[in-house]
Amino acid sequence: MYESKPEHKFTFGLWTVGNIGRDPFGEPVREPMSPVALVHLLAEVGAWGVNFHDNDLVPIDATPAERDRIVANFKKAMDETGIVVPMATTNLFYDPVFRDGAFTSNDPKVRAYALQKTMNAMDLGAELGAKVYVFWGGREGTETDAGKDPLEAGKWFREALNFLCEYSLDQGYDYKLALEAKPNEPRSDIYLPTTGAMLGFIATLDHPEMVGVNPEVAHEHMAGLNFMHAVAQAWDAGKLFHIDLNDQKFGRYDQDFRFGAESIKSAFYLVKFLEDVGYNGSRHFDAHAYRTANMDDVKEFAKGCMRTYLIMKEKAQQFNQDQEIQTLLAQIKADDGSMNQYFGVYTKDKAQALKAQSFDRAAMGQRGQPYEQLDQLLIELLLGVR
Ligand code: GLT
Ligand code: MN
Ligand code: MN
Repeated sequence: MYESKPEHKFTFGLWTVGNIGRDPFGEPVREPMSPVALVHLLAEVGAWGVNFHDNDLVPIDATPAERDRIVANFKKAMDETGIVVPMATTNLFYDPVFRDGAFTSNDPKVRAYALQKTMNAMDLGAELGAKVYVFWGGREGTETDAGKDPLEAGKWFREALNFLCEYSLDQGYDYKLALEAKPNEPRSDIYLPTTGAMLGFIATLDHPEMVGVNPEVAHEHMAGLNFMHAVAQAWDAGKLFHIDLNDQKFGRYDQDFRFGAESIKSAFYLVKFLEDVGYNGSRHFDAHAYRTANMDDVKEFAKGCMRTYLIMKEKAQQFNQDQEIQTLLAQIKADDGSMNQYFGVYTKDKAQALKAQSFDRAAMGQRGQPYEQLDQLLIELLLGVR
């Protein structure tokens, strides 16, 4: 039961199961594991793929020879385990050089270096088979707006993405770029703080067709937003290129908890949405185990992410097949087709006819909706008594 299979496309970042449990108040609690060991760990727990930042795999100061040796060993581990690399990204936040951002740093040398680093990282990802390239601009922001102009920063970010789209085309990589929003942390304010903001920005790029989003549960929840709604908007725009699954208490720092650890209803609505629309991309768990975990517990964490997803998938099917729930939903919609004549494409005649239609507003306002009843049915379904 609830066994992960390749068709589920469950992936983890090297930085997730490899998280050593450092936080701003404490030293690491787990030994670092090599990328090769992490690939074997992921295979053992039943994942399909692994994603990485350039420097999760190749240290920032590695020589070209070291890089090639590391890549060869990593490929060997992929062959041995069948683990694939669907997504890659650049670390543009860890090194001190990015203390004022990467593509939006006020220092032109840093902006150029960020472009160079990203081109190299795109080469690395392509070499290992990645098709999605994520941009999470953790340092692209400010503590004080006295020092940086958001219009100028936006222009720099746009130019960088336009440049990198051309680079990808020029190299013949068939990358799709996925922008990941976060409202704050590590910067006090990060530019383009929500998935909705990213979607608006994409329309201003030279190659909007190449660029979509990578929404993360925790990041929208930090901002107090409804994650499923953000995902639905991205899906509707044809922009859901990737997704970062995890969990989070609302309004807190970026907790990156195990998927479904905290907001069970949100996790349900999300999985139901993804499965109902037939999302076919990676289901990437961008989460890490509690700092209290040892390596055995890290494996339980990884298995738990996948298992909860599959349990929610089953619950979604149950919801869709539940007679009482479906009857209530039909009753809620109350659609007898009589208003269809007014919807859809505008015509003068339609507008005239609609203006002439009389409505019993008071009676319409009397009509309640049995959402309490419906929601309780859902709760009982989720709690396993239905
Ligand atoms: C970092 C961040 C994540 C991003 C990763 C990709 S790195 O862990 O918190 O949300 O997805 O850069
Ligand atoms: Mn993420
Ligand atoms: Mn996060």
